[in-house]
Amino acid sequence: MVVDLGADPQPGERLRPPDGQAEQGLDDQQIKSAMLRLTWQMSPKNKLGMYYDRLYKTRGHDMLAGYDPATASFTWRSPVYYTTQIKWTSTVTNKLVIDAGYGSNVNVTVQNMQEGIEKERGTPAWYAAASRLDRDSSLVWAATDNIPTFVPTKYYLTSSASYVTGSHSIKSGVQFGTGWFEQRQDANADLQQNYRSGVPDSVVIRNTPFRYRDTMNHDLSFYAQDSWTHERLTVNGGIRFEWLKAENTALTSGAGRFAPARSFPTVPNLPDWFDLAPRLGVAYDLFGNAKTALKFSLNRYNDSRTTGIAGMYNPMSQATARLTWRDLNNDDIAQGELGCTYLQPGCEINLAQMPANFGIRSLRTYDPSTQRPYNVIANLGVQHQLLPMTAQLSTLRSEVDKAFVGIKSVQREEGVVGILRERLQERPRRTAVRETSRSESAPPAGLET
Ligand SMILES: [Ca+2]
Repeated sequence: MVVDLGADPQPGERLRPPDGQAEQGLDDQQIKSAMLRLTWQMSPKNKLGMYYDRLYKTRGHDMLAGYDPATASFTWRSPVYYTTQIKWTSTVTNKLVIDAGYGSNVNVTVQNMQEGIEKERGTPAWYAAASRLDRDSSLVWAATDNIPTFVPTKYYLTSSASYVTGSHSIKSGVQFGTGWFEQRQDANADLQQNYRSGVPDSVVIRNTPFRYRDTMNHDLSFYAQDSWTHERLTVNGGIRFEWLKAENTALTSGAGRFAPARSFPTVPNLPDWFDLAPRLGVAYDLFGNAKTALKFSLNRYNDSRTTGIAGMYNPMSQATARLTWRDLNNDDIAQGELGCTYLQPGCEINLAQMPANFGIRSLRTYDPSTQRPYNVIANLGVQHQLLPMTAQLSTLRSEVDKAFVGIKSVQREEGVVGILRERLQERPRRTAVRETSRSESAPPAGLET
């Protein structure tokens, strides 16, 4: 597929659609990582561990089938992408160990059009270099339809203390995480020109440029656990207190071709959840020979969340609309500005079809009674040692999963998305554990995460 774009298309210069001679696109990708790990034994009782991983990640031609690799694909870069961790461990006495740590995870991902494709906003070249899609052949050329930039950033602190005596092993700790997710979008001409078998048909307008940020104010947890052994019985008990709070952070987006400048205040408590997560485990040495154990556990795992819910309800969100386009002057550029009269010279886009309040704000509202999804997992099993192997003879497992189910549109107004609300529904399940959910919220070992 070859597109004659020229170095810098000017108004009136026709951007020819692909000639149909498709070539296979190459999506070249590269990851480089520079890692440093240091351990410093500061004194016989104090140790400092440090870890730094700097990543360099690039993607040369991200595209879908039908996209012209040279013009409609886009690149990924990670100009700031690193993970750090610092942990101090101190053996205060032979029974008491404390540790404290700091970590961060920053991954700025920038997507760009191929070199020379993105044009300066408002210039004739910017109007001329709109993305083009033929709805019959699904070919996309001239530019990609929009360019997003993602900035996810997370910082966290952890600290714990362990105390071990003859029959007890006690541990407690605190974890704090904060961060944000920012997204920006832009597009040439703020629209994509659509064709039917090569004939101008419509445009899909966008509310670009925009940016929004969702902030995880805190993901704060405190936990305490004890493992108590008495003769053949071992009991593990613990509890986590988890307080998650996130918001839409106030931000301003500049005016675009089809949307005015937009400014929104901070919207807090998306969500504001305080939950407990009790854990219980019992193991009994059936015959007192340390070879056969009866095990039971009952644990609650709260779903791990960051800014996903805040993102769903951010008043600033992407909007598109399809409007009729007739290329009156036959220059293959969709002319038309807000307020113009359709089919008058210079007004090729039927802006009367534009939804009211297009792209100004999303009307989704959050139901503050929404509760945190969680899993309750029960395990019952017998473990027997067959020298020298260990065999798990049987395990019964049941799970109650309280989760978000469905998003229902309960109200629809002209030209705006319906108001979406989430509802909770309890549904018992006897299927396999949702590993993704559980591993995000709490690995089986201990309460630390
Ligand atoms: Ca035109």
